[in-house]
Amino acid sequence: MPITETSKIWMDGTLVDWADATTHVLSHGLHYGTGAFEGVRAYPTSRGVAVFRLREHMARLLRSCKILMIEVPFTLDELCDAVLETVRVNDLPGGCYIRPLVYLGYGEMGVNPLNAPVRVAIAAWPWGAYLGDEGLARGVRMKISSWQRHDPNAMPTAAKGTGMYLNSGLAKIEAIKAGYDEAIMLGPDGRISECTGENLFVVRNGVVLTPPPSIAGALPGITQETVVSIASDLGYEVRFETLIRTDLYLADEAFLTGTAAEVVPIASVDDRSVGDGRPGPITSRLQETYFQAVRGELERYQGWLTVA
Ligand code: PPE
Repeated sequence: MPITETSKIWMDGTLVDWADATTHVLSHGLHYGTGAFEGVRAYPTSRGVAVFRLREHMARLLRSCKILMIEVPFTLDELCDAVLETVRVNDLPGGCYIRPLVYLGYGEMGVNPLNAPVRVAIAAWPWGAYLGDEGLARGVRMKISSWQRHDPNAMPTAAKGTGMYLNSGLAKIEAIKAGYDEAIMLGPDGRISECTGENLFVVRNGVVLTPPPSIAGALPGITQETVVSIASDLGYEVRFETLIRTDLYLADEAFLTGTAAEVVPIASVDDRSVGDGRPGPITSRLQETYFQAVRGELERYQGWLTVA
């Protein structure tokens, strides 16, 4: 998806012009995928533009770095303030997508990452529906990938590590070339893990099910956790449950969750329509409630928003 340029990017503690946010080609992260990132969204609310679940995202960034043994030279509070500053300075009244990135910079070559400098950047730009407006409204066509999701002992799936996205990219290429919108990846045990950039839910007999991220080798999604809370609050039974591919073929409803993607109905999996192929009632209700929550329209979830 193309980037819309904004004015400033936060780099290592200062705001620089968008065009000046560059790095050397011998940066460690470019060669070895040594880095971690976040995807956060800010939405317009009646109190002004507000960042959704800011602290949870920045805490996950620090957890990713802990796993990868990258020492971040900023505290959680400093990182949260930096995100807010980036959102404010770019003046994006319609909301934006925010990309905090920690990466190993220039100064060392060779696989050993321990002595490479740690760099931190935060950018923000307006980003529309990740899987398209039509996908959001009518549902997306999914294909189970021939690429497996990482074995957690090969790549730490609890970390949002930059290099790990080669796996997502391969699955995405395969799905798109085959005419689908997005891929579903199975873990090394053959169970459903997650998608290239989203977690996955199914609805069966009125019960909302999603794979437990640690067991499924999936990223513990903040949107997944948000939707689990919303679904419970709406009175649905929600369970973290291991799923296999036929659970998707036979689901009454299914949907994806992610910060970029938001809540997206699944129309079909491997050409088998999910339910009647249209967004189901529970999916639609969760999607609608999610959008109300992120836009600050529900009193109950105001605590998830930080006004920039
Ligand atoms: N799994 C993966 C592999 C993943 O990348 C994401 C987020 C999720 C699950 C959902 O996590 P959460 O955003 O906390 O609900 N993917 C981010 C990056 C997408 C991209 O193309 O870049 C995102 O949604 O921001």
